[in-house]
Order: sequence, then structure tokens, then C-alpha cells
Amino acid sequence: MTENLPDGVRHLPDYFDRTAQQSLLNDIRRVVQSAPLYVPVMPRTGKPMHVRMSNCGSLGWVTDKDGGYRYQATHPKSGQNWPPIPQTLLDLWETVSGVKHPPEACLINFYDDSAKMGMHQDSDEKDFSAPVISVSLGDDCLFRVGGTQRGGKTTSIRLRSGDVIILGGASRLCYHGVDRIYPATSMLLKDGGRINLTLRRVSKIQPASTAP
Ligand code: MD3
Ligand code: FE
Repeated sequence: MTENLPDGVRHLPDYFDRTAQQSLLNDIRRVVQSAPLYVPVMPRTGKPMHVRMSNCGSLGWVTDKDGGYRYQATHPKSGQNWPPIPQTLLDLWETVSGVKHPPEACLINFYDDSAKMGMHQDSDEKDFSAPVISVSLGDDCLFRVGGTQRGGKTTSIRLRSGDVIILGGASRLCYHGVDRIYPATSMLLKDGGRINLTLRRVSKIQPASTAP
């Protein structure tokens, strides 16, 4: 089946084989041992999100009641710097991003069987020229992507363990969300659930100088 995705969205099914998924999962387990998953809350309302989160990289995406959505160098609970991004993910970025600069942030989202993520835009970064690159591990999910305006036409695709999607160019500011998890569709995580990793550039990339 060929998918009709918005311009700029690329889906690379099964980019990571089972062995590579297991190895990447081990990397992420080490990350969350030093930077534990926690439940982020929405700005103003303090309503908890459905997913648990952590980060690796020089900057991590965080949200809380008073500070709102932002990037910061430290884990909100421990105050420690985020651990480094695993080499496999840096290699992925170098291979598929088309951007010379390395990613600064890798957000880790953990979904249990009933978790979902409402439609939203990713706009907390200062540079939208680099794509967002997403890796799925564990149970399948139903992912939905629309246009750059809320409420337009949307397309749904099933993402499976090992899949990569690249959200670049015209799609970088598209609305997107996760409607549902399909429990027990992967054996990768022994207690089920889904992990999504998103690699991002946060700060402005200075354009190459054209001076002689
Ligand atoms: C489409 N995560 O962390 S990843 C998020 O599966 C987020 O956990 C979802 O949305 C997840 O912000 C989806 C795929 C994704 C990420 C960024 C995008 C799709 C995107 C940016 C623009 C358009
Ligand atoms: Fe997002």
C-alpha cells in the first residue's frame, strides 16, 4: 500500500531491523536509568499528559504548569544534565536529515496501552529548517498528520517498531498526533507499550556565508 502523506513527510518502514531495535532499546534503557521518565503536565491547567517523557542530548523538551513548553539542559526532577544522544541516533540523523549540524534534542515518549497524544504543532524550536526525525519502538500506533492549519484534512498511518518518519520541509509545521496504541502488536517491550524518539535541532542554524 502506498501512502498519501503531505509533502515533506517520508515514512521509512522497518528502517531498524529487530537486532538494531533491541540494541537501540538497550541504549534508551541506559538513558532512562540516569534520566527517569516522568509525567509532564500542561501549561496553566497542570493537566497531566498521557505519555511519560524523558530526553537525551544537550537540550530536552519539558513542560510544566508555570514554565510552559520549553527546551532546557537539565532534567526537571533531578536538575542533572540530560545524558548524551546514543550514537545509533546520531548516525540516523546524519544519514537521513540532510543537515550538517547534529541534533540537539532527543525527546523520549513512552505510551502505555491507553495513551494517546492530541493533535498539535511542534513550534517550540527556533529553527524549522531542520526536519524532525521520529523512531518508533514497541507496539504499533495509529499516527495522524494534517496540514499547517488546525482542522484540515488528515491522513492516518500505522507506525510499527523500527519505523522512521522524517518531517521536513513543508511538513515541519503540520499538525499531528497519536490516536491510539495497538496493544500486544510487538514483542520488543516485554511489558508492552510504545516508545517514540524524536530528534530535533532547537537553536538557529546560521546559513553558510556567501562572502568570498
Ligand atoms: C509531524 N510525538 O513528541 S512523532 C512529539 O509518536 C510527537 O510520540 C509523536 O508528536 C509520537 O511532538 C509523533 C512524529 C512526528 C514528530 C514531529 C512532527 C510527526 C510530526 C512534526 C511535524 C509534523
Ligand atoms: Fe509533535
